[in-house]
Amino acid sequence: MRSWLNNIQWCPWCWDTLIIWAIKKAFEELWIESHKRVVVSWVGCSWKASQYIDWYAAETLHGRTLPFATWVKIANPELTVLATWWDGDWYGIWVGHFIHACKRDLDITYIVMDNENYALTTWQASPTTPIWAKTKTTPDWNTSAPFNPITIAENAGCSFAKTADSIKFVEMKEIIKEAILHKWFSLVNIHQACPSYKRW
Ligand SMILES: Cc1ncc(C[n+]2csc(CCOP(=O)(O)OP(=O)(O)O)c2C)c(N)n1
Ligand code: SF4
Ligand SMILES: [Mg+2]
Repeated sequence: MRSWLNNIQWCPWCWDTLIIWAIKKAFEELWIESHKRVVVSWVGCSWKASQYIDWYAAETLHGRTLPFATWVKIANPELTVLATWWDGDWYGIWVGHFIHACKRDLDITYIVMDNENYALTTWQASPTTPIWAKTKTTPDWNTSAPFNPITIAENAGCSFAKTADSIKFVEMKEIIKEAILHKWFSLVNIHQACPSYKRW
């Protein structure tokens, strides 16, 4: 455990670290063999997730996490496939993949680290930014209401869509375990504390 914690390159106060820890614990507690674990990620602050999880891993192109994860699962259904994505990417730029993954309903566990802003690109509004929040792209206040990923997922056919909170470690870990055990597509939208930019 020390080795991956020593390699962390997020802001020292970033709650992504707790999310990764919860993911690792969830897999350990479910006794999933390490050669059957795969994590797929892409670009964003949280993309480093796959570098801190020493399973089979792929860092794909911007927005291609789910298409890639889909083909991993189809190629080898024995694998437990975890895909990690973030609010700006998943709910904004590549929202089409999200809708169709819910509809297709394959056994993929999808973790969204939702810090309510585009953090790596330094603080722009995302689809989950609160309506009154100030960011670089909403210098006075955000004029559009955030959408609800859970409702959208359910309406698109997702049979497991839950929220978790990065500051509630045990609850977050248990929800991740439930999602892994769910044998269809599962979404866990984690409210991720990002003290550098999420100041609301
Ligand atoms: C094709 C492409 N377009 C745009 C970018 C720039 N870019 C890098 S990270 C990012 C989004 C970051 O926001 P989010 O998805 O919420 O992840 P966070 O950094 O907040 O974890 C964008 C648009 C890119 N890397 N590739
Ligand atoms: S900017 Fe936010 S999400 Fe990115 S590493 Fe720092 S605290 Fe974490
Ligand atoms: Mg974000």
